[in-house]
Amino acid sequence: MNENLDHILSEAKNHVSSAPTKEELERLRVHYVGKKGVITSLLHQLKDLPAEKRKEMGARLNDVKVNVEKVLKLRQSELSRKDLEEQLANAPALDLTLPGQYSTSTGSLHPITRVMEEFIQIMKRIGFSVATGPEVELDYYNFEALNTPEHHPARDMQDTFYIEPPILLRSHTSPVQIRAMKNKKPPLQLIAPGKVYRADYDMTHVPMFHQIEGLMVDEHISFADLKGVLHYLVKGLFGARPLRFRPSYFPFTEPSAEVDMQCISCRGSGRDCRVCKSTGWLEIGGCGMVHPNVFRHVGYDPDKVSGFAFGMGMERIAMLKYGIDDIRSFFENDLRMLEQFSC
Ligand code: FA5
Repeated sequence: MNENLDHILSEAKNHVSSAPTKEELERLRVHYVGKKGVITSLLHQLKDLPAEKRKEMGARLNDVKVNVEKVLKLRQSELSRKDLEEQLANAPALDLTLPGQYSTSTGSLHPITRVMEEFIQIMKRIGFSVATGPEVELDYYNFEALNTPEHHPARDMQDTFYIEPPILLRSHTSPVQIRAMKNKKPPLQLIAPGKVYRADYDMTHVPMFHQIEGLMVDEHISFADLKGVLHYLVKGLFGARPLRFRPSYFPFTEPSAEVDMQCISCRGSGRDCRVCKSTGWLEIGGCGMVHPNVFRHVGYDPDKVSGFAFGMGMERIAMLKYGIDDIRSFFENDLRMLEQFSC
């Protein structure tokens, strides 16, 4: 039987390695290792051999089978390569510069992403670096450390979604101020872009929107620095425009102000202006000088350092920039609207 096996193996090797086509190769596979193939039949016959012979023959037969399968595989890949070479040699030359049959639509940045990128680039030019913080935040960072203790009425203006108190979805990017200041000693000059959440929904308010926070802390930082930075920012975003600082209230800044920009549509005249509702001004964000209690929370000495902070809604900036009057259109994924901003 051993000699017989040697013969089967060398014959299989010969035939397989010279099989001219895939069909012939398949015929040979069936002949040797198919269900009723020569080697398979011998394997079936093993059971009739005496036990001591069975072990030795079993091992030998398996060896032969593995070898035959190996040559089959090798020849299979040789024939495939040959087929491919033939196909390539006979195929007409491809002109890759011809226009395609089907056009694919090109993606583009979402208008909010574009505005944020533009904002970030402008601020980087004057030395602000980018900081980030978690969207799932602790009450401590979102309110408490920002001088807004529990039961403070200002919490109502930023009603948000609670995962499980004290864990919530941050209602503004201001908590990044706390995280950054706890991490690093002054001086500090950063912006913090990101998503924020509030229980709001109408033409100018959505439950998820984007803000960019600005923070600058050092010795002798004044409101004049804040004004200078905001003028530079607005000039970069909209072109030079008059700004107005309207006294306001935020628990984490003192004094606080709302920043208004002269209306880009009526240029401040207010005459029959739908964009600014005839006021001549457009609100673009909140700002102020960092409250001494905030500095105390992060371990800064309010007698030694001062700083300013501001926060702006990106949807609001994009609405003004692109003349969009319903904030919800940013999130409806209507390509007819979004494609207008592709470039
Ligand atoms: C704040 O969120 C303060 N953290 C800003 C700040 C930072 C003040 C640092 C002082 C110092 P306010 O709640 O006003 O402030 O929100 C800022 C901007 O976010 C608004 O001007 C508005 O453009 C935008 N905004 C607020 N709520 C929504 C909403 N639901 N949908 C879309 N934009 C919103």
